[in-house]
Amino acid sequence: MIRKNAASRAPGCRPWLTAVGLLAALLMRGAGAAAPAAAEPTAADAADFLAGAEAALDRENEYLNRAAWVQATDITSDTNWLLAKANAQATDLTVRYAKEAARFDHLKLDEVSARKLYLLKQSLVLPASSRPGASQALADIAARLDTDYSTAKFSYSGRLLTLDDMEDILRTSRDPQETRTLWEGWRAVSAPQMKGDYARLVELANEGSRELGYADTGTLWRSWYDMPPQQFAAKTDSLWSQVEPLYAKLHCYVRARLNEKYGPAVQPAAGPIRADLLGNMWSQSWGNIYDIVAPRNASMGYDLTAALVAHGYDAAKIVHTADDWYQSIGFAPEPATFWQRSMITRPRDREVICHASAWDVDGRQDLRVKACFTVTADDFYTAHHELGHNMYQRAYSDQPFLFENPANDGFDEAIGDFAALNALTPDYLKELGLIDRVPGPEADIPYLLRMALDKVPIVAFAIIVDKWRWGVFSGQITPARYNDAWWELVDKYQRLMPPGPRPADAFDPGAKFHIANNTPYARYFLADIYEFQFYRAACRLAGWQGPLNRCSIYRNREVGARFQAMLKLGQSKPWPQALAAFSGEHDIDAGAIIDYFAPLSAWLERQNRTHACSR
Ligand code: X8Z
Ligand code: ZN
Repeated sequence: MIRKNAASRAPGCRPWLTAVGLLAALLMRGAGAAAPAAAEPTAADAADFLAGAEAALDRENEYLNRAAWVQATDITSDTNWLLAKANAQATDLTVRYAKEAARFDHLKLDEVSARKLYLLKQSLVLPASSRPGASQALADIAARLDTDYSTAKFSYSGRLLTLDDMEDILRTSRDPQETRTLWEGWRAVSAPQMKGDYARLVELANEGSRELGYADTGTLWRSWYDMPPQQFAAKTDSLWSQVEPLYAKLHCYVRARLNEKYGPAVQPAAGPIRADLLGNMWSQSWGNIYDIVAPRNASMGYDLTAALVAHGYDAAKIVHTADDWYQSIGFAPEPATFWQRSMITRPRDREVICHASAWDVDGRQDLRVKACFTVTADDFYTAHHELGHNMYQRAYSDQPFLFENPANDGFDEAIGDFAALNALTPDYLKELGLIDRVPGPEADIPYLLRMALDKVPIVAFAIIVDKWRWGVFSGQITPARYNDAWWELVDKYQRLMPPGPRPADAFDPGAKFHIANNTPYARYFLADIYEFQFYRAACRLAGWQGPLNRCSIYRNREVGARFQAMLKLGQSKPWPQALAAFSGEHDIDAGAIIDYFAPLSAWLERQNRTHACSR
């Protein structure tokens, strides 16, 4: 299974490309790709090898994307079978190329070839070993986990609820018995049966990773960032230590307001927050409980979900609005085929993978989005997020195949989030006609609080998802301790507790899409930091003088052109160079998110004076 699709062509969705075995064999022979190693390969051999690999992988990628699209928009035993077969063959092909690339290790090559070989060697998410049957077994398990997650239903109040139905209730329910029932219910129906499959998948992927020279699959995942894997782990820790004080303040403030609303029997004044009270199934973004924690003496001035509903928005109008935003800074509109082929609401007649993703199916601008949008502030954000992937895919589509990827997967997730930071500003919403007047400065703290509820807890959540997987892949977390280790991380970073004791068979990590779907998650941790860096840089370029949270680069084509210049680089250069191309900065810096929320941070400190903030 290769990273390419996971990270770029179909972010956050079932990855992988394919290879028809025969075709692959022919191509590889033709290009000398898997030919027996010559004694002393030359630079010319390396160039031949890369040309062959790029051509073959490009074709397989399209085949796999089409199989994956059909499966994701119509899950049946047959589409699962087709996808698993496509996946297995693509994995075999890519593993062979990745191994073969090592033949050229000792050669001094030009910069482009050297980078292509470097990227090819780490281009898989879940490698399989060359043992016969290994890739098929891995692909079968992956398809099963995906299906378990995407088709789970919970019976509640005489209705059979999908995940999106449950999320919709959790968003607005203020009845702690109901939130608990839904929170526990989702975990009971989606995940416990996954545990055995997950453990086996870990073994198989580790076997594949070791064959490629990585200690385990987590080490492979940490090697995607143009630095040694151990340095990347240290980097995430140091970025977290920059954000942690802000999270702690927000946590303390929210806990006090929940305690006030629900009383100590539901939410004690000290210790962890009850995970089901935060308006989101994974407590990863808390914006939906803004009404509970809003400042007492100042108002944001509007409610975006209510405004969208009042103005008759539907899924199509939300997606068009997002597309218009990108056009305003100089991006081409989504192609006509996007509107014909995308799936933007949940079909009622079949099972689908509802979790949103954005695709470039053929690598030649067959751009699509697959999502089950509802008319909410959450999905207004998600539409901008997904189109960001499409805009990136198109921007780098002129690069050679091995560079047709984002600078890193955190960049990929940050593009649309950067757009949404602009598109959520009151000035812009007023331009859209969604609100009648731009609220005055008294609305800044409420606005920043609303933004912080969505943008700060995700950092804590993102760090635990992949710390858990890194531990699982390294063997430090054994299957017997899967769930306990998960809750130790939740307690340590998110400082949350379950609403009641967890059953012995619980597999709570599996109740999150990206675990069931094997989509790496450190990308969202990085994105949450990059997006504020991009935003700060864009606002500087635009000459913005006011409070950062009010800056909007809507219609600013000059900033848009410079932004596109970064995206066009794809993965052709190490990510610090891409970052510098737009921002002038050469390193990821949590200073930007801290700057953005600085006024709120001071306000939270004042609010927290009246209650103890210790753990
Ligand atoms: O998975 C997503 C996107 C698709 S790449 C909808 N996100 C993460 C999540 O839902 O957990 C966006 C924010 C975090
Ligand atoms: Zn995404």
